[in-house]
Amino acid sequence: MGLLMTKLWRLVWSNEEHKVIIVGLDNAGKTTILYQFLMGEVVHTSPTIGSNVEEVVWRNIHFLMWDIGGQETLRSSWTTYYSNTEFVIVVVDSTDRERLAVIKQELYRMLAHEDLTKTNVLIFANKQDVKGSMSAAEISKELNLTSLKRNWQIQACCALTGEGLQQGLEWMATNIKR
Ligand SMILES: Nc1nc2c(ncn2[C@@H]2O[C@H](COP(=O)(O)OP(=O)(O)OP(=O)(O)O)[C@@H](O)[C@H]2O)c(=O)[nH]1
Ligand SMILES: [Mg+2]
Repeated sequence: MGLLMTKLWRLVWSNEEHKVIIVGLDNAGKTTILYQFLMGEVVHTSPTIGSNVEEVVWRNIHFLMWDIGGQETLRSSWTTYYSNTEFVIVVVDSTDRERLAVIKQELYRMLAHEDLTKTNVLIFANKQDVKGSMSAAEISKELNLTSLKRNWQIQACCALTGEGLQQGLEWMATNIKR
């Protein structure tokens, strides 16, 4: 009983922060997603130089989310954010067929890094509101996600309406380190 109460207490009141990094190519919708998580609304964004960091609380779980700029010149600095990361959120612009090979390359390069060998990976197939955008299944196949030897999930979403974002948070909440 005592142990159960301790566990419940930890679950309800834990202030422990779970580090999340949000990566992806420029214009994918990372910053838009971060502020949808935080405020439930669409903010005006401009390309991120460096990063934004916010604490997002979901079901009493504190996620410290780092949204990192995705422009090509900034990608080499992603590694400086990797240590102690529990979740990697990869945001894919589902309308950007031409650069899917680029994001695939970045994804596998990133996951091979020694600081990210055990992280959970959530892929958002963003911009589903745009007609003709790739489906989550299509992206999953192109990125060969089934070959990933770790805990992963792909979720279709639209950062403008917020559709699909909660399902992503829900998956993270059920996969946090206890
Ligand atoms: N149609 C549509 N547009 C979106 C969606 N999500 C984001 N956008 C738009 O895409 C553009 C880029 O969004 P950002 O959130 O700034 O992209 P980012 O990934 O942070 O880009 P960088 O900071 O350069 O790496 C903005 O004009 C957003 O309004 C979406 O789900 N649907
Ligand atoms: Mg940004």
